[in-house]
Amino acid sequence: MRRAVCPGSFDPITNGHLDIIGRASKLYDVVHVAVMINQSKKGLFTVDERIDLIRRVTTEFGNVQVEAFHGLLVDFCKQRDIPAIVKGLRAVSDFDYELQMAQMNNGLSGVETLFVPTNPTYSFLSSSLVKEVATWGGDVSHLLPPLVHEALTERLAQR
Ligand code: COD
Repeated sequence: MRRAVCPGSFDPITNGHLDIIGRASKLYDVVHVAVMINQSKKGLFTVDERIDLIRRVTTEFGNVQVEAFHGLLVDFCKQRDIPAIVKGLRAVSDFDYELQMAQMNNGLSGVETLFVPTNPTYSFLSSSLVKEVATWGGDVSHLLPPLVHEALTERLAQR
């Protein structure tokens, strides 16, 4: 069984994330989506809400499992016998930090990191930018799966 993990904060999942997860799901038998629990940073969505949104938008792929994790990503991989991390690369600015993490993770446990070039349509896209634009009333509906856009609109209206 070939396994890989797509890790991230996913606060919330965007079309950029979904594109990478979908492409990974064609390359591996099982793709684990690992949602990082960051106790020092309060997200717009709770980890459980993020997991629920990711599950609903990745059902169509048929081989994606979504879980929370805290601690080191290499430990998540070790516990589930996952030899590969799949990351999307948007720009050279992503590469510097991603390279450091990939080398650290490989040195810690031998896990490999595979970089998938972002779909150019989403090369500028991040969860933070989406939240900022939506907070000020900008239209982000083309950047998110419809049910995620709905959840974001509702959440911002409650604030
Ligand atoms: N196009 C393509 N890919 C994208 C896009 C896009 N528009 N947006 C995001 N991505 C991909 C990138 O690969 C990114 O890495 C991933 O999605 C997740 O993005 P975010 O923003 O949701 O999540 P981050 O960057 O906050 O996640 C960071 C991790 C959780 C992956 C990282 O901090 C980590 O591995 N932490 C665990 C602790 C650990 O092991 N630390 C030691 C590291 S050496």
